[in-house]
Amino acid sequence: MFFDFSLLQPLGWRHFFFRQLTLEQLERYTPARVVNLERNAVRADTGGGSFPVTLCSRLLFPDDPIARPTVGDWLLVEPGTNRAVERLERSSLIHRLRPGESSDSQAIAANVDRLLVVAALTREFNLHRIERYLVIAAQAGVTPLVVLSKADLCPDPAAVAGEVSRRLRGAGDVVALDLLRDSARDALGAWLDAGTTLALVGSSGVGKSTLLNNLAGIRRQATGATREDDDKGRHTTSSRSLHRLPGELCLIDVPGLREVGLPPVAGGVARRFAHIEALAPECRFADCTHQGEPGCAVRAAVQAGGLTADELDHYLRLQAEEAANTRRREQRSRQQDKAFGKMVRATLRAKRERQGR
Ligand SMILES: Nc1nc2c(ncn2[C@@H]2O[C@H](COP(=O)(O)OP(=O)(O)O)[C@@H](O)[C@H]2O)c(=O)[nH]1
Ligand SMILES: [Mg+2]
Ligand SMILES: [Zn+2]
Repeated sequence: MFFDFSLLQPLGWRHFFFRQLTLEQLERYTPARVVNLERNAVRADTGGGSFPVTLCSRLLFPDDPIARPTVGDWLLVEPGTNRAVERLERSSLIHRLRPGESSDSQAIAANVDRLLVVAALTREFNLHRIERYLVIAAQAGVTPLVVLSKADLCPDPAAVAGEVSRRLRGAGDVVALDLLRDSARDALGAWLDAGTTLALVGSSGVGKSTLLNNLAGIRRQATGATREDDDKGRHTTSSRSLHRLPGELCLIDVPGLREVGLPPVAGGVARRFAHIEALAPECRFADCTHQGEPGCAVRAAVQAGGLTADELDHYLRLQAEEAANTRRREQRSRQQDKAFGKMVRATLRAKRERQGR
């Protein structure tokens, strides 16, 4: 019996996933999208609401932790047992450096079409933090949309939006909004096709849950007393989860990330700052670091006003960070390979000795 795939379309199902299925899988399993993570299980949805799904040990303990199912992933689930046997290849993966003394990547959300980067127009506003998210989006190959919230608290939101827009260089869009009054759907409409999956990131308190509720059509009173029960029926964030919104939108809400370390893979910085990297071949020295060498085309662009000193400076810092994280991860995996080889040799030796050879 074949499953009715039209049920999955509002959940973001598309040809990219369908074409990964074999005929046998089509007959035996049901695709389900992960909407929530639990300790040794997940909650997933096949279009009719979420239910608990257990993961087979191969999915639970993959060689690379980044392969473990995360929010937004598509799984193949055995009806009856609700056991997931397979994770489908991802169309995109938003990830960052795992916080702490780590050289690993940490998955944030899978199969994301657009990254909504939320930043509040308050004193904490920080262009460099937004730019970090832009690198993470570029790394994942996902278009960023910057939402500048609390526009009502800023004397000139358009000026800040213009500054962010110049930094984006057409690689995404930016809007400034009072999330308590403006309609986010009107402002972001062009980006919200049916079947789109958005992931919502930003520091704690910037208005992510307010944006989610705004998009869901649940608007809180802009004025008036706040009572405890005002929060009833609202979406609030305790853990990462995928919400289904009207208009066949999926939105993955990510609770405030304190650290936004660049993942230990090359590519994000080069892609985000392609306009700077494109100048480098014009520098006099092939290994120019753009830090004061004569004949530097990148410095020349700063002089000519095509690039700000701040953008160049931040690019150089992010490039160094990405390179350091990548190097550290490579070193770590070489050490692990060595340790594994040693263990295998010791096991073989012990076996030979037992067999008296
Ligand atoms: N004035 C104003 N307050 C906002 C706006 N957006 C969110 N807030 C308030 O900021 C606080 C934090 O919002 P919340 O959505 O919980 O932030 P989150 O931690 O990113 O999910 C709440 O009290 C919101 O009512 C806005 O555009 N203008
Ligand atoms: Mg929240
Ligand atoms: Zn140079």
